[in-house]
Amino acid sequence: KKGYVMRKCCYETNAKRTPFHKRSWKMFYCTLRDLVLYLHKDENGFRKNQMGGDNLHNAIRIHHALATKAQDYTKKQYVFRLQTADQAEYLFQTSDSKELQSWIDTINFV
Ligand code: I3P
Repeated sequence: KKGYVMRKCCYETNAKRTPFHKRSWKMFYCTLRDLVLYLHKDENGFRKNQMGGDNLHNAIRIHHALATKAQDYTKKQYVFRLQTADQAEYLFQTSDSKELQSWIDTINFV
């Protein structure tokens, strides 16, 4: 699965709260492959990376991760929360309710 999403970091590894200057919403081209969610600036960034290069910085491992609708987050629509095995937490905003469910199912059932 792939597509543009907005992402906000809430907690880093080991449930460490993300500092203020890193908590803003940013747009990414998001690709799920081999249990890794790759986040790139745009489609070109993704293509370039496939040809080699290290992007662990922009990769979220989703093995044993959980995606749920962020019903408590009311500032934006179509947002899901992603909690990873290493206790990081992110919010992702998708474009509509169908996309929201599709990302959640894809992440939870791969
Ligand atoms: C953050 C930015 C986010 C906001 C976050 C701010 O500031 O305004 O949009 O989250 O609030 O810290 P900055 O741009 O300086 O990084 P919301 O959109 O969810 O309010 P937070 O600290 O309460 O997460």
